[in-house]
Amino acid sequence: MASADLNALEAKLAGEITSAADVAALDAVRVSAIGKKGAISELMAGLGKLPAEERKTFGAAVNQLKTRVTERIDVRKLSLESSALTARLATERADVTLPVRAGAMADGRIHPVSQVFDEIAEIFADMGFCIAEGPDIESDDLNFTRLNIPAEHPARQMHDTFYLNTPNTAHGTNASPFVLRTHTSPVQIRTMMSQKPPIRIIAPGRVYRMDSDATHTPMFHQIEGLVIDESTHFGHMKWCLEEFCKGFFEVEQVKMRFRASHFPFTEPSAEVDVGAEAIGKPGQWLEILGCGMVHPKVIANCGLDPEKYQGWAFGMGLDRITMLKYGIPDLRDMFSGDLRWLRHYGFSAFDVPTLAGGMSG
Ligand code: 2U9
Repeated sequence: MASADLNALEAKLAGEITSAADVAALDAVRVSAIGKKGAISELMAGLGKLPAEERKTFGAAVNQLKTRVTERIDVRKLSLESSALTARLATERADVTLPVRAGAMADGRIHPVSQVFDEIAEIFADMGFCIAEGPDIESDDLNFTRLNIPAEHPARQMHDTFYLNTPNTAHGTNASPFVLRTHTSPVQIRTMMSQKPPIRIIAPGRVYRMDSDATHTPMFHQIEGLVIDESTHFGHMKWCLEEFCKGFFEVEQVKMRFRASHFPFTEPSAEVDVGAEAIGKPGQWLEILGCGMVHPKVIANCGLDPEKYQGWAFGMGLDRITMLKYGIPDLRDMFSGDLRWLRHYGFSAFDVPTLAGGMSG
C-alpha cells in the first residue's frame, strides 16, 4: 500500500470517527481500525512481507497513522461521554427537597435520648465545647478518689455501686477495684490528666447505680460538662448554662434559680431550676442540673496546679430532661425496647437538630 492510500484510509477513519453518534458506534470504528482484524492492524501484520528498506519507512508511517487515529478516537470519546452526561443530567433531575418515600429509611426512629443528646451537643459545640468519651468500666480511683469522694461516702458502699469481681492488676495487686462508672465524671478526670488547659468538654454516656424503682433505673444517661483555664469563673458558668437552657427549651428568655448545694467535687456548688414556663407550665420550677466550681483538690488530683488553673463543671440526667421536654411520663418505658413506644416518641433520622433550623424539627 502506498502512502497516498494511507492518507485515504486516515481520511475515511477520521470521517467515521466524527460521525460516530455515540460511544458504541465509536467503539465499532475503533475495532474496524485498530482491533485485531482492523485495517491498521492488518497493515502492520503485512509489514513482514515487504523488502527491508520499504518495511522501515512504511512501518513508521503506519505507526504514526495508528497514533493519530487513536488520539482522534480518544478525543471523540471524551466529547461523546460529556454530551451523554449532560443529556442524563437534564432528564434525570432529583428534587432533594421532596419528603422521603415510605420505606426502611423512613421507618427507623431515633430514640428520644439520642435526639436530646444531639440537641445538647449542637448547643455546646456552638459555644466551643468538644465531646469527650470514656469507658463504662472504670477504676474506683478515677470514679471516686480523684473526685474527692471520701472512702466513707455512701456512693462507695457495695449496695450503691456495681463493683466488678475481676481484680484490677494494672498496677500490681494494690490497684483500685473496677466499678461500673456511677457518673461520667471520670471522663473529665481522664481529660484533665492527659490534656493541658484550656479544656472545654461535654461528656455524655451511660452510667450505673444500684437503684431500681419508678423514677430510677440501674442504667441511665448523664451528660456532664467541664471548663478549665486560668480565669473562667462562676459568672461564665451561669451564662453558658442560661444559653444552654434557652437553646434546649427553644425559648427567647428563661427564668433560672441557682440554689446552694453540696458535691464533694465542686465548691461552691449549686442546683439549678428552670421556670417551667419553658415547657408551658407557668408557676412551677423544674430541677434540671447540678453545677459548681471544680474543687481545687480535684484539680490537684489530676496533676494540675490549682493556684494556676480554675474551672467549673455541671452534670445532668439526660433521661430526666428528655422526659421533661418531650412529655414522656414513665422512665422505665425509655429502656423497654417497645417499638410502639419508639414509633410514638421517636424522631425521624432526617430531622437533625441544628441551632439555625430548630432543635426538634
Ligand atoms: C470533674 C469535676 C467536677 C460534675 C457535676 C453535678 C454537679 C451534678 C448530677 C445531676 C443529676 C448527677 O445525673 S445526676 O444524678 N450531677 O449535680 N455534676 S457538678 O462535676 C465534676 C465532674 C468532673 C473533674
